[in-house]
Amino acid sequence: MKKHLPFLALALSLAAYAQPPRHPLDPLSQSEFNEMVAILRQEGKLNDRSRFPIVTLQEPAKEVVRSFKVGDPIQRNAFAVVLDRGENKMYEAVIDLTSHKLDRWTPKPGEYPGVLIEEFEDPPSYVRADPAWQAAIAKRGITNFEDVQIDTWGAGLLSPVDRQTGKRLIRCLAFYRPKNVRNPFYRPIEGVVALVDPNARKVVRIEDTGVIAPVNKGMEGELDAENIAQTTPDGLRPALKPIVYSQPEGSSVVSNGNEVSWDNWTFHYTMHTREGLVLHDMRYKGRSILYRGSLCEMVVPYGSPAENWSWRNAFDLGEYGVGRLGNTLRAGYDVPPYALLKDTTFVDDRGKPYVQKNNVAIYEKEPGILWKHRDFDSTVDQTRPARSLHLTYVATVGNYDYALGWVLGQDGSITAEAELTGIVLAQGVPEAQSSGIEPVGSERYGRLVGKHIVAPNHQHFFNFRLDLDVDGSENSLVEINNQAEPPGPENPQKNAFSRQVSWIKNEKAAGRDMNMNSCRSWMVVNPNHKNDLNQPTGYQLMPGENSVPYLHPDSPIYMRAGFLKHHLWGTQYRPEEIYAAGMYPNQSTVSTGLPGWQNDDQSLQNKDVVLWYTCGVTHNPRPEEWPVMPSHRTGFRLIPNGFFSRNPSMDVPPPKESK
Ligand SMILES: [Cu+2]
Repeated sequence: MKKHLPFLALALSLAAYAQPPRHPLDPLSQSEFNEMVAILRQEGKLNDRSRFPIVTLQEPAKEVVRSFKVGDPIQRNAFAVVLDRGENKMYEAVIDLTSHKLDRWTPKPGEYPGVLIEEFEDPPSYVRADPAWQAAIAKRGITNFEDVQIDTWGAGLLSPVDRQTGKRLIRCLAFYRPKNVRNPFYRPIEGVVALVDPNARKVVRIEDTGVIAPVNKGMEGELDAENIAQTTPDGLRPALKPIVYSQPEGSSVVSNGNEVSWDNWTFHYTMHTREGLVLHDMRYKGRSILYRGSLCEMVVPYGSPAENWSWRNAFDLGEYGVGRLGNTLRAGYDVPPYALLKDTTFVDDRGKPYVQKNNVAIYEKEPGILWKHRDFDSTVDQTRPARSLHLTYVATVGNYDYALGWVLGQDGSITAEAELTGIVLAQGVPEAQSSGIEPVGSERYGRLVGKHIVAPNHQHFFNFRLDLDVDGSENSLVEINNQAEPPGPENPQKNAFSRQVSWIKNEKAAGRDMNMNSCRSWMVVNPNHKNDLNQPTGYQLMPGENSVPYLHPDSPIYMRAGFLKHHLWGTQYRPEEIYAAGMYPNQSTVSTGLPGWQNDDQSLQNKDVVLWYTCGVTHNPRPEEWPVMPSHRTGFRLIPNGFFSRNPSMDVPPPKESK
């Protein structure tokens, strides 16, 4: 078998070369990635210390995509961020793959791209060899340094002195990981953080805040069934009886490359190295709804003021990239057994293409009732069971795992879902027992979740960029609030409440916050398109769970993640405005994204409106989330409001009788 492998590899690479893009938004192929590197090399832009933190398709202009017809010639451009690790210089490049030339090469002084994969892989070797680090670890009773997992984080907050060096910096946490351990995150080696210069492959200093907690040596945090059986008093519970799924007539999902159609929906998707799953050109029966929808940033600020904790805030997209950290999904585990699994081609740090297998899942589900009514007199039921289409991936960012995706309904709804699971970040503390429910002592900023383990309070903030194009690009933004009417002759029973509609006319007026008192929501409408009832067609953003940040407005994290200031932002479409915390939040001190884009106060009336929705989870950890967190689901919905003239799912036929 082995000797056939080179032929197989050749066949695969020829297949990759043979497939031209079908759609202007198709992701870059292996041959296009290779071509991009070849052009940069030919132009003399690369050396042996050049790295590629990001390479993606440079998405063509909206007008080009909008007017594209199958068979039209397709102009292809790559966008690459190139880091010269020798010089610590960063460049942006746009490479024209159709005319085979370098279109743009822009130095970006003072900007720091996100963490490279080799910056996760490299530091253990030189951090473990550092005498100050060894001394700090030895003080905590660990003498075999190979038993320590070195975990790379973005630098987070830096002192002015560290910033002035201009160095690229990362921080490395330490967890105890003897050979038989798979989950070191329940064994923090508290108080030892290495500040590292990854370009020089050197430890800048060890930030040792003292020995305060014993290092956990037990096995109760291991997540394999064998260890759980041994560390659980009654062993594993009996498994529930199986549920068998079958689609005897096949799936209703039609997928042609990255184009998908299902029921009345058509769209294009890409798995973006930074943003994860991006939806493009989402249409219902051919009518445009969402030109581009993506999670565009995430930030997780931690709430402990301790010296070795207050710098921690993970920008999971801008610093790490949730696409490239996607899992190879397993049917029957991460997603249903019948899920359609898709691969993605990315490039590694050195520009070499590789395939991430099965990192996108597309599957149907039966979530319950679509609509129903039972006639009381005849007892006849009219019920339509619901079917939904799910697009999902799972990104593992260090200790946390995020299942992220989109759900389409037959009723025209689009749901953005984020499931939070994995392992909460642990702080070693002296106490094995809590003093109770009150937040005192080591539990002042968190909760004791295990012996000598506090999980500090933190928040997860997601920002979604939603370029809605409701029946075209000329849209307006509306806010809806409810209010109780004052008592009076028109409201004698004091029960009246009404819906207030206000037009948000400009960008500066579009920084808006949730309001439970008025059940506030927002709508993007097309004033030029009316339904049969003479209402403008529209899509409504229905918030779900949310939070306000508990960061002081002057705190350095707030400065970097200014999008936290509001739950909703509205801007007029600009292709370069993609990431809510700016293009390069790593080592940033101020946000170059939101706020700022609304300063020119452009009109949001009959213009191409883009919504930015901030969705937050305030996480006060519980013992039940230890040593692994049951999945917590959050998100929001986009629902049609006046887009149709009646329930668009009336025409769903009843299920065939199975008898
Ligand atoms: Cu959390």
